[in-house]
Amino acid sequence: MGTVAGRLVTVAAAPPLPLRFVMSARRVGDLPPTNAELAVVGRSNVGKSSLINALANRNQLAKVSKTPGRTQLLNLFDAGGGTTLMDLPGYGFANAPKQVRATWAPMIEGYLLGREGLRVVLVLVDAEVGPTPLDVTTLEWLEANDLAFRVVATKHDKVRPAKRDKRRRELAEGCGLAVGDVLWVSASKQVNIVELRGRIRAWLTDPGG
Ligand SMILES: Nc1nc2c(ncn2[C@@H]2O[C@H](COP(=O)(O)OP(=O)(O)O)[C@@H](O)[C@H]2O)c(=O)[nH]1
Ligand SMILES: [Mg+2]
Repeated sequence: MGTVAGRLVTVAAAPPLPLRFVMSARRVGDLPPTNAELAVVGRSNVGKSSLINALANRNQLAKVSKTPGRTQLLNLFDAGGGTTLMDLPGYGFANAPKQVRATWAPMIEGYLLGREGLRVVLVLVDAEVGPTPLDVTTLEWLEANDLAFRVVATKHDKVRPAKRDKRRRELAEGCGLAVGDVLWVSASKQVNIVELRGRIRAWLTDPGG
């Protein structure tokens, strides 16, 4: 425990997020209201489902797919206390049928621009290969639309220790950020999962946090 600006905050413990699947929706208008929502976005196969499972410490909460590009709906999770987490469809899966790809952008943009209570967008970038041009386009789009976002680099365990410093710099620079602005995580090896849980709780409960 410690005090920040006169308020008592818990810094040590970060238990799993109490995530519970609520519904899949095709459009933002079909979603129930929320007090505060965190949206998770990233290219297909970036490790989004694995990260959501790790945050909740559950194996099968969000489907971990070896066939990318199959989650094409807005998947809403309850995160407790009237707060929610949105699992957005993965972008940039080249083998998806054209019609399917064509619906992604309007669906995601409609959600991001229309969702009341959306606090922050977590953009997942693959630590080994990111950011891709589509990741950069997404970040630029979020910035242009004045949406608060944070970048998280996934699959930290896949980058060899000797290459990590260089990759950290390249990835952050590619995103237009400082090295310290990108949190590196691994769902497989539980790297920085506790840290991310704490940050998510803060974003969802602290106005302006
Ligand atoms: N090595 C490693 N592999 C991961 C990690 N997270 C996810 N993966 C693998 O990456 C693939 C895609 O993961 P998934 O969570 O389904 O990605 P999504 O398409 O973004 O939801 C799967 O084969 C996962 O097992 C990680 O932290 N480390
Ligand atoms: Mg997934």
